[in-house]
Amino acid sequence: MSAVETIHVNGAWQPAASGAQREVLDPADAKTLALVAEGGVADTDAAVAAARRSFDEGTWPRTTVAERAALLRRVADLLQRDREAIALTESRDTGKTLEEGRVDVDDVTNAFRYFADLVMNESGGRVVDAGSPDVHSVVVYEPVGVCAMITPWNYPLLQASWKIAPALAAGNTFVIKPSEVTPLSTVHLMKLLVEAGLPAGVGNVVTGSGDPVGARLAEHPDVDLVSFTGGLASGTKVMEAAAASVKKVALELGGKNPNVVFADACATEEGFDTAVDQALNAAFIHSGQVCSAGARLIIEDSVRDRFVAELARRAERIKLGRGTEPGVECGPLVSAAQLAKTERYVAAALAEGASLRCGGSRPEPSQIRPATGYFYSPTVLDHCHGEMSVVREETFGPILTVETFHTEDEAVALANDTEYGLAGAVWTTDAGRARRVAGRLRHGTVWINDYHPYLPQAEWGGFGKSGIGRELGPSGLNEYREPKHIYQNLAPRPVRWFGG
Ligand code: TXE
Repeated sequence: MSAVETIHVNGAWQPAASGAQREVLDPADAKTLALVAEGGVADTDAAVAAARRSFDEGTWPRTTVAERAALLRRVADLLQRDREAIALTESRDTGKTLEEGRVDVDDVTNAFRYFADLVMNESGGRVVDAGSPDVHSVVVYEPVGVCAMITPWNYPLLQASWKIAPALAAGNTFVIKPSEVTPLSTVHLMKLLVEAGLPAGVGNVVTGSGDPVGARLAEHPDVDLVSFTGGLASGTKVMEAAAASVKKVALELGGKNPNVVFADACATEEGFDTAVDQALNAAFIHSGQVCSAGARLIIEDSVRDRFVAELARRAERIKLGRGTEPGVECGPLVSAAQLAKTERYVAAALAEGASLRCGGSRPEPSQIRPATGYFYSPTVLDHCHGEMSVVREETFGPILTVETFHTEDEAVALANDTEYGLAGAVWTTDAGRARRVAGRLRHGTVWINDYHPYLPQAEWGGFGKSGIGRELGPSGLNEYREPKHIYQNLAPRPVRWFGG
């Protein structure tokens, strides 16, 4: 077997120092899709050393804003050039549909362009009035340094780009570790960064597992910032590992997101159809493997029976299959582990008293192609409540739970009854209620009469255990910068605090 070179250190593609390799599986048939280098501590240390040298001695942190913005724009153009190839890679690696892969490439292109525009349109600093004409005081923003990035498997290209684009715009160097389950699009993106002219050592990739590669990045004394997207358990470990060197930590840890539907939103046939359609989309796109998935339907009791019946009817008709097949609406789960996790949550919910309205099992092998993939039927669980693990914990599977409310206060209380706080939606035709409820939800994004859209200009991140910090928007850039106050005395004189 020839050595697989998916580790990128100081401008060179190379195999793991140990020679170890990993098979990447196609979740649609559980067969080998690709081989990648399985990096270890030695590879991680070499990548951090390259990023450190590039930051301390290289040109990148000192390039002009215009040069950095131009590079980001070239990357955006290259992403569009390779749109089909990257979308296909992402579809085969994650299981999502090809069309979802294309949407990801377009979104990521917009993110690179947004951060290019953002840095170009900024002033060079913020002049502060120091109360004296003899003082010039200004706050400037400088890069943090070496940034470690650890990304998960559900949106590999997107999550990498939300970190890489602002980090580079701000003048940092980085080491990224993509998920060991879905590393392929990150490798492609790194190739585009090289093609766009990123100097050697500025961007480095180490393919490998959470422990040791991610763990080493989080604890490494030469890393200044670690930005992690993934599960709560691993995020907590990253924060603990980062504490010893007091590095900056940014965490995006998912959510348990409420989709609140008031009866008035269903008063017309059109309103009802839209709310049901969007509830399906909220919960089942990418088989529910979305940090902002609307996995908790919280519905006013007067419309619940009709709404849930229609939801279940349509969920049963979602066409499962390989994401690259025409007509397929939903792909498989990403791995055997995610499939097993989904099965566990459904079994626990049924044991705790939930009623199954549809799904609840893997599709019959005769009904699905390829039969060996990690498929699970979209599942609606009625009569759920906040004591159930399926309602409290992030399942990351195609499971929608149903809870009901009577009053607006009850709806808000249910929607906020989660240790997470990433996103949520409210459906109502009452404009006053829409704004009242949106104002009371303790979630980082609130949609009114919509679900899932996000904008590169608007911050993304969560309250509570959904994480620390924000991606996208001006705050997404500031994660990667240190403010520095420069105070210049234009007419220095002795202060005479001490008499002698
Ligand atoms: O994620 P992990 P897993 C949630 C979702 C899912 C659960 C577990 O509920 O079922 O997390 O998924 C790296 N130090 N989300 O186990 O482990 C790992 O290699 C440093 C939500 O696959 O969190 C990968 O690169 N890094 C989420 C990344 O962390 C470590 C998306 C994420 O993997 C590490 C994915 C360690 N000790 C899962 N251990 C979202 N917020 O969108 C693992 N990693």
